Amino acid sequence: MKPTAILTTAIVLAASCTAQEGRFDGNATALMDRFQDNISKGVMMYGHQDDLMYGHTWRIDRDETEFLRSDVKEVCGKYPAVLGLDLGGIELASEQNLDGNYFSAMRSSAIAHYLRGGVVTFSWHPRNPLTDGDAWDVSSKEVVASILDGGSRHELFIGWLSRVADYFLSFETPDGQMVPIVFRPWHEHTGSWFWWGRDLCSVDEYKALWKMTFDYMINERGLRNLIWSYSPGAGGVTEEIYMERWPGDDMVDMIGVDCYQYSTSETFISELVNALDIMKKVGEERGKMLAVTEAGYEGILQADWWTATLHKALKDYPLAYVLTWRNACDKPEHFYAPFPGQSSAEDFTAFASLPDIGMID
Ligand code: BMA
Repeated sequence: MKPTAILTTAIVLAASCTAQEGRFDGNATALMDRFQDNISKGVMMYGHQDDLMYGHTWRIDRDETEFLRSDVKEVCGKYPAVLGLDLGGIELASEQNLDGNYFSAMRSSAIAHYLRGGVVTFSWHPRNPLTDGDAWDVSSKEVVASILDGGSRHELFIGWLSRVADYFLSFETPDGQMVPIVFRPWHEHTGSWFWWGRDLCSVDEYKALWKMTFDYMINERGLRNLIWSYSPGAGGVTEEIYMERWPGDDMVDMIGVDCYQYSTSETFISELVNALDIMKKVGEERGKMLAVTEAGYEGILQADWWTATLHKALKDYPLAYVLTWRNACDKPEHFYAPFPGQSSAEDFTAFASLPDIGMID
């Protein structure tokens, strides 16, 4: 190798090392430390999707600034420690996400929540970049291939990523602090209901999709406020399936799972415990934190579900948090946290008061 080539190689290597170094800014590092500290004390935070945006019977105004309402707070007197939000729709530069939340209001709520001592996490249900359908449009197996480098939709998709990066870069407090965000792209990929799901792309395509997303955010755009969470679905998962599409230890910070109750409490507990056993092993081997990134029982049809089912499944695992899904204000049966008068409200209050459950004031 010529000396100039050696020098060039050294510079390229140094540049890529620098890009990976210092991946977290001070606030993201502080959040990682806070999760670890909680875990060492046996405390997991409770989270709720869209908690400050709407509840079972209400929705905030577009220009809301206070973000005081929360179904969870109205039941137990405390806010969830984790606020979940979704980016779906940002790729089209829409003002509102797929569930009607204004992006500007989501940002304000996230900043308010962070300043209250809370944690923010984002999922993304992007539209289908090849068919123009939604995230659930699984009519083509070519979608992921089409957005990778060289694909017909690659440029379009980089434009989508740039909107996500711009949005995340705008999560700044009035005194110039970046809000740390747990970002969990390409979730539930062990199932086949999203265009990035298991039967819809190959193992290599999925890994390339994650890497492209990560490289763009971290190396191209320099985002340092993101903690990356991997969130397969719990259904039928084995260690082999859980790890089949693992993007790489350097591109994942948190080991997650999404798990819903569709039948009995026993089935839900055994499915979640099965996933958590796998995650605990993987987490120990790779030095990563664990979280239940989505969970729930639509309509919460069991009055003691929180203590007798959810907590029973989780209590023996070192978890950063557990997040239950949204309380849709326009679909009366679609809720995953109680509201005043809901049959599990009392049990939820007992759950939220347990010493191992983290809430905020
Ligand atoms: C699903 C449902 C949908 C919603 C989507 C994204 O689980 O709650 O109604 O649009 O999540 O938030």
